[in-house]
Amino acid sequence: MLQVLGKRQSINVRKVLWTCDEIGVPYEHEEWGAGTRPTSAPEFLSLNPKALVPVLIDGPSIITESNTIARYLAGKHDRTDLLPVEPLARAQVEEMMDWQATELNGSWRVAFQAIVRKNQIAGTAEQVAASLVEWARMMRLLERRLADGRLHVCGKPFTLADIVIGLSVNRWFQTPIERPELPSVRAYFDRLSQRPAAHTHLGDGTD
Ligand SMILES: N[C@@H](CCC(=O)N[C@@H](CS)C(=O)NCC(=O)O)C(=O)O
Repeated sequence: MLQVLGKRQSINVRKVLWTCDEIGVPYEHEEWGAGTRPTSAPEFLSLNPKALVPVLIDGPSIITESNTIARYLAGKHDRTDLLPVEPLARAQVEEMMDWQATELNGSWRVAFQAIVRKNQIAGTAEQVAASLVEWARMMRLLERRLADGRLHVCGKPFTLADIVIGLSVNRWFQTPIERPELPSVRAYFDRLSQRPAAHTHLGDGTD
């Protein structure tokens, strides 16, 4: 049985749990990470010296990095709907996954730390304000992409890109900030929320 290590509060852990649920693969889940069991424990560090969640244990193999784990699971279970094999279609899914992990994630970091985690040293007031501006700019880019009426970020089919972007959109709506109206993003999020596998992974998250 697969083992997923990492707290449910974490957006990166949720990527893995949601992917497992979309695929329908059973797994055992253990809470690890700040607020639960510390990733500084030697037992955890022996699995992931980076001291970060999620970690996937598949028999003798250990895999880290949430997006990599999601791709591994789709590949292993032959879910070419979630991760196409045709190079261009695959690149389009990976492009959005990479964008989420870099630009989009990077934009909210300071604001999220300050507003949700109430971390006093997350940044100055100016840095928090700049983070909010950048986050909104990223979300407007997503709005523009979805405004052509596509059902999902890479077109009609639901893919791994929708899991990682969907969780980011969830964060956007869950964070108590002033948000510009983004009707296509809202409709997209409502659509994703109706997926049976999405239910338990959307909602409040503090990490
Ligand atoms: N690039 C990594 C980032 C993982 C990461 O930053 N995980 C955070 C939680 S979202 C973590 O483990 N923080 C330390 C902790 O919670 O103890 C991935 O995508 O898996």
